[in-house]
Amino acid sequence: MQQATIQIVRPASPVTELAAPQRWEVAQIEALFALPFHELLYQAQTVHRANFDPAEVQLSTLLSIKTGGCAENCGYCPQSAAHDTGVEATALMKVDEVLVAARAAQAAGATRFCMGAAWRSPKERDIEKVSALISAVKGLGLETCVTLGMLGDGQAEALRDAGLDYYNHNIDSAPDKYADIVQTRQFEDRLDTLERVRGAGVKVCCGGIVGMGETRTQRAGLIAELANMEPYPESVPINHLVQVEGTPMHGTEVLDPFEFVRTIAAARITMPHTRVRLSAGRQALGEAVQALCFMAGANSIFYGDKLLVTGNPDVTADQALLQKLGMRAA
Ligand code: SAM
Ligand code: DTB
Ligand code: SF4
Repeated sequence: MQQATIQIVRPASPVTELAAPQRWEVAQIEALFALPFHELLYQAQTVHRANFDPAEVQLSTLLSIKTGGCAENCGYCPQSAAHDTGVEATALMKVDEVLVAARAAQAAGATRFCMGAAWRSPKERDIEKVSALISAVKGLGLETCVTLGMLGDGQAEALRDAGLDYYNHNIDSAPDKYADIVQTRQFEDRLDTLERVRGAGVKVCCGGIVGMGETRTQRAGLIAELANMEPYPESVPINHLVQVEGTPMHGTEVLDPFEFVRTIAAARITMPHTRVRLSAGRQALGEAVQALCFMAGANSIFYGDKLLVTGNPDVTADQALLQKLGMRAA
């Protein structure tokens, strides 16, 4: 009887830093997305392991220091005054209130504290008040991050002098998708603020959202835009759209979870040294998909029971997940 022969197919060599192009074409990133799933994960893990301990995950806790009533009309955001989502607008939080939350985050194991404000752009007096918050949080020994919208002259420098480590400002989508998701500002406005942050010597946290009805080419376009920044961001949050009733994006077809994992893998391969953060939308992903995201190179999460206004896995659930996976806080 004739024996079936097993053909051994060797995987294509993983993308190493030397082999990686200087500039990523969207088509090259689409080619990564098109790889067989396990091949893509193998390449992403190889890059990840060459640059990080794969058991480590960095923990950032978010606090909304000024919620709702925002003048921008971002189609995904529950905090825009243009959408009827039931989110109440609040005043900027005081130092004492913020310190209570920051101490709790630190006690739970977070190493970075990220403060978000629903502003189009901060006024000078807002910068003064947020600077006091940054100095107070920095004084606890936590890394600091803020996300306050578009910055003007001297504002990034003022935040830096207060002790700011990271500024979060996402490009959110591929350039050719941007006008569909927000009409009150331009993609170039985002790039302008990112240049100001970089110019002031503050580390850049910049990523985007997937699951907004974009094409795969546009997901590749988002990653290309991030990877081609010189230098690319130190921190790259990949958000899975949290669909909030009352926002124009509520009801969008939900992205296939494997496509989300592929996006994480593409970010890891194209930005080998960055912290890729598994960001909004973790609650809906479930443990198995999150584990795949860690395998694909995610090595940071938002850690805490709440994002800005929507939910996030409980701290106890995250601690249990990390333990089950044999992972630990970086
Ligand atoms: N107002 C500032 C700005 O837009 O840069 C800072 C706060 S804003 C809420 C920060 C980021 O949160 C957005 O750029 C977007 O990536 C993310 N975000 C907002 N709503 C989201 C949602 N429903 N699902 C996923 N990510 C969301
Ligand atoms: C980021 O990329 N994601 C965070 C943080 N940066 C500021 C915000 C997620 C917001 C999710 C919806 C909400 O709770 O408002
Ligand atoms: Fe405002 Fe930021 Fe929400 Fe856009 S994403 S509506 S700028 S808070």
